[in-house]
Amino acid sequence: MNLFKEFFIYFLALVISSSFIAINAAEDYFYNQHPIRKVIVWCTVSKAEQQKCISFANAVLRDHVKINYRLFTLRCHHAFNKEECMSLLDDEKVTMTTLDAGQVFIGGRFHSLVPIAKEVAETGATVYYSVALVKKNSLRDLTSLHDLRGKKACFAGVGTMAGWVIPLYTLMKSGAMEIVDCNNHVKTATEFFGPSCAVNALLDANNPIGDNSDKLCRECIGKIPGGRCTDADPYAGYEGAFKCLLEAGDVAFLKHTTIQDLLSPGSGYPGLREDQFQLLCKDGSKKPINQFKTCNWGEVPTNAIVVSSATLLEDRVLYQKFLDKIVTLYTNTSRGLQTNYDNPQPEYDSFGNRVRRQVYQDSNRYDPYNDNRGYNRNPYQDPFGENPNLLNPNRYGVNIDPYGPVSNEYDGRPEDLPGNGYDDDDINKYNDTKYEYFTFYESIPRFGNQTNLLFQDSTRQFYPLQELEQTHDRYLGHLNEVVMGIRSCPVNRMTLCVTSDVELDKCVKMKIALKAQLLKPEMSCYKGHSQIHCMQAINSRTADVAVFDAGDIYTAGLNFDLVPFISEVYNLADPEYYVVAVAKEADPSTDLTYLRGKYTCHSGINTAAGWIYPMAYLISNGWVRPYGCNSVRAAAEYFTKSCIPGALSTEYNTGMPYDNMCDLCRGSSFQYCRRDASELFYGHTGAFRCLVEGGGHVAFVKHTTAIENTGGKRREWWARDALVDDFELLCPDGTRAEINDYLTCNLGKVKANAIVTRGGYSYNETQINAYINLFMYAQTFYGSKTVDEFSFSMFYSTPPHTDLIFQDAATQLKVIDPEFREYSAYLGRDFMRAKRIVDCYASTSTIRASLGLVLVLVITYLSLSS
Ligand SMILES: *[C@@H]1O[C@H](CO)[C@@H](O)[C@H](O)[C@H]1NC(C)=O
Ligand SMILES: *[C@@H]1O[C@H](CO)[C@@H](O)[C@H](O)[C@H]1NC(C)=O
Ligand SMILES: *[C@@H]1O[C@H](CO)[C@@H](O)[C@H](O)[C@H]1NC(C)=O
Ligand SMILES: CC(=O)N[C@H]1CO[C@H](CO)[C@@H](O)[C@@H]1O
Repeated sequence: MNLFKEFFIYFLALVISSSFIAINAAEDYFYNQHPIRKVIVWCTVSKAEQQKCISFANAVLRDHVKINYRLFTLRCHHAFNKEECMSLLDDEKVTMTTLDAGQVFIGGRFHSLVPIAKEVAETGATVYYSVALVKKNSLRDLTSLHDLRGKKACFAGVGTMAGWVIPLYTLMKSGAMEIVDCNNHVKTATEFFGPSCAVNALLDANNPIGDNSDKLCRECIGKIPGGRCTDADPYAGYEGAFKCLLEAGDVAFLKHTTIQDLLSPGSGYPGLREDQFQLLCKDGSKKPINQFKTCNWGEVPTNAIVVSSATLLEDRVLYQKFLDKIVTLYTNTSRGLQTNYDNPQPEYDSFGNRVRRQVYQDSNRYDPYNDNRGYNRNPYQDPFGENPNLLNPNRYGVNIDPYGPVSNEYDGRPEDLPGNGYDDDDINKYNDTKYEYFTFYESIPRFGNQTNLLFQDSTRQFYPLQELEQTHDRYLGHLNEVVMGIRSCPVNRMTLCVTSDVELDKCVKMKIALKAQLLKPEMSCYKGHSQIHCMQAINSRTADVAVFDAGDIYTAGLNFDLVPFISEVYNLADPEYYVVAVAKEADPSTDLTYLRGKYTCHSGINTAAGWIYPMAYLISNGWVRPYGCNSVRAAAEYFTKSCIPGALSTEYNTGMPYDNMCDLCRGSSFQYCRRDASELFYGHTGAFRCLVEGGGHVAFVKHTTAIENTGGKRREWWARDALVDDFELLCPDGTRAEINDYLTCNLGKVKANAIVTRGGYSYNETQINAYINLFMYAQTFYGSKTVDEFSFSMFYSTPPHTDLIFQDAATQLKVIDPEFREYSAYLGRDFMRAKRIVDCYASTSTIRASLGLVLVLVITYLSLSS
């Protein structure tokens, strides 16, 4: 019995385990036959790089590169430049590419890319130095970095870390380079250097407003179109900058390794010697080029391999393993040959120093395929000479390739993005045998003239970044300060004053949007309880700017010395609008020449369109009694009911309060009749709404208002059914006209709303220019009318609100010429006359105003002549 039981258990165990084995074997078999295919699309930026990538792809296919159960397929996408690669990565149309540290910042900040690995140089280094190279005996009179002003500079490219960011930061920090444009360091550099070559200086991303001068492209030599001052320029990149120095420049900004590589024997620059060059140190002294450790401008991490931040963590690990695998597979061009593997040669750098190879444990730890063969070999073994990776094309001729002919059939192949019908059969068409050898760090001469294709030629391994290290912040480390440093601004903050919670909301959104683009000065928001409070706040430096209606610009200038410096522009050529009186077509009895007893709607007391112009018209034509310049009383006694937001506020109406001036208003409780966006009938649209649903007979608004709020343009129930034909303009002569006839039927033309800041004694040109700069960049990023829920738009207000901060009718902002940065000069004679009629004290103010202007001019004169 016992025996039987034992046997039974044994039998059971056997059955179970054997079925396990069977299952495992079947699984293995299945995966070996049908491994999960993993496609990596590499983003390349030149023809040569694309060729190398295709060769790489063929090697991967030929070798059936497998990691775990996944079979890797490599595809190549040829993009125009790294910027495009970053966008494609962001959209997950491509999988990875390598980026310079400076580009890692751009990619991380604006395209949500993350680094997953760092290149490790032959020497084991994962950093290099940014250096300034000059020709020996040149720039003899240079004693400090200030003397670089006006010199011809060769940059590796705008945005590269060692070849742009660090040099600019160093120059700014030393005080040699003055910040000219807080939001465009290309302009700042343009101002400092003479004609130079910094490729991509005119690229959209570096030239958002489109007004960069071409000075930093003048020394570039690429062919037009497309090849000049772009990544295709012969002077692009670190080697390009070196070439530029040889042929045109006074100083080149490079990596120290670039110099080592290019001056090493067989590099393609025969006849050049180290002692023909010098490094320019930060203190202005010069040192031999092997002293880069003490004479450099900064330390930079090596290039990173980046992927989209949407890439799954497990995929990132796979990609790291893939990189590790290619080190194993493609380090030596003849991987079939096993000799010498165990006989590592000592390595020497180009200065004859013995270099010890570091082995990065991390990169080996988890890869079962990594047999570590790659790390102890001497890559400089070649039947043709000491250094096959740096073959001299002059010696061998470009068509003689020791590894076989490079066929032209790889040129101009149809693109192979996923889904473009490019599959493995296509790869098979390309003859394997030609690419028997592939080395991931080889560029010249096999793929043409360019060095550093796909990877830096000096790369021998990849250092995988741990999960927490996979952000641009962590990758850059102390360099964050440097990349932000070249975006710093002498004016670091601009506080916008707003008058309601909904405006504060929009202001905060705007602040976040500007910050996302790193625009400077940094914006912040302040909520005043009225426009007058904002004027005080700006005057006392609690706030800096506010956007005001012409009526408030007047008060701000007269009482608080504020000046307009940027104006809105609507649908007219100049920054102005027409004041119109709108009535219902169905109400023919309302006539502008006889409004006695009518219900009226106004955008606000003391606003140009809602108060000053209509009252000036009514008073000057004798339709209302002026009561000795008490226009509030005049209106209160003439109209039966009105909504004139602010009419009960002691800030705006120092005389008697007349309750009927707010009878038509709709704000609830303490918001009732307030002169800000919390009152439903405030502003142009509010006044129009008062006409539509508030019982008003006439609304005094700007010429765009009726059109903006009719014909289904507004979804709120009060405006939904309003058609433009339901409304008419009341003309000054007592006739009526169609809404679109505002050019001939209006109460006058007013200067557009404007942004104001401190003037008079507090006028600070640096500040005003920084504010102008911020608003101009802000509108290139956020001035468009297309609105979706994810993007911010300056000239749009979330329904049901309108005209928050800026008028929704604004199409752009325009800088006001300095000679008009004074309220009466800006507002013009018509406005001043209207204001005088409505408020008799206005005439005296003109005198004070011009006195203020004279003072400003005198101060400017004094400061110029001193
Ligand atoms: C590969 O190329 C060699 C020589 O160019 C040629 O003889 C051979 O037929 C080619 N093979 C294929 C599959 O095209
Ligand atoms: C390679 O460079 C040399 C000079 O550096 C140039 O004359 C030649 O046209 C280049 N060849 C190619 C294929 O770009
Ligand atoms: C102007 O503003 C800047 C930055 O806020 C400040 O550094 C400078 O001293 C000011 N100039 C004058 C004349 O007040
Ligand atoms: C191109 C190249 O470096 N090939 C070398 C690869 O390694 C073997 C063995 O060390 C050498 O013989 C090859 O010359």
